Amino acid sequence: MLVVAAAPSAYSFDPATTALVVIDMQRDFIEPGGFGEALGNDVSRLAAIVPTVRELIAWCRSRGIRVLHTREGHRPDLTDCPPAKRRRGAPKARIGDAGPMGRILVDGEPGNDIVPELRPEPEEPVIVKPGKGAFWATPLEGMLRDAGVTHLVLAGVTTEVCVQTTMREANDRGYECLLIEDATESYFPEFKRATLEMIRAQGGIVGWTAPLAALRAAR
Ligand code: C5J
Repeated sequence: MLVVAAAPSAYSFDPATTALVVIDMQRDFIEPGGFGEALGNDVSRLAAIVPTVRELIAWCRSRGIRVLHTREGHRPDLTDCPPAKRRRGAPKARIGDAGPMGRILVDGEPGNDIVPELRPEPEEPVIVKPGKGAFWATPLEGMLRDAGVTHLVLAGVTTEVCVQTTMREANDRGYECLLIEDATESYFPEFKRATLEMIRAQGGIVGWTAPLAALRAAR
């Protein structure tokens, strides 16, 4: 077992039964011209964590911790995109519209790819999800169960949307979850701060948080 100096208390895990889930580190959220920017966000805040996420992935690979990736993406015919999701707000471009990186938030388009710096290894699963949570309408739960995974380390974007939703879904399913504080980011710094606080409040109501340095120092 390894023990991390996390908040609100120490987080213990066995690398053999732990998986890193890297959430939505895709061009649609991180590069100009994608879904994130179409919604009016400054995407440079998210791009800044790419080196830290890269280090986290490398550390997990070197410890034999399984690495899984997710992408938020829809089928080209948008049959898995609720009309309400497509209609919502007043974006510059909607899901499925043509953009500079191909159709916005559509699986198979260049903009839906994971950023090149974080390219998955061929054996690492990439779960394409139509919702914010990675357990909704995906094979993730069965994959984790089949692999005997009980603990999840989480990273990715955005902290209060897809990361938090996934962590709550995982917590409700009985997973012990650790979110790496400097390997997640939001377009809104105050939302990131509030999300980290609410996760670890009440004795870790949703799980634990720790910086990457604390994970690397785990003994
Ligand atoms: C959003 C995500 N923010 N990956 N998706 O729409 O957090």
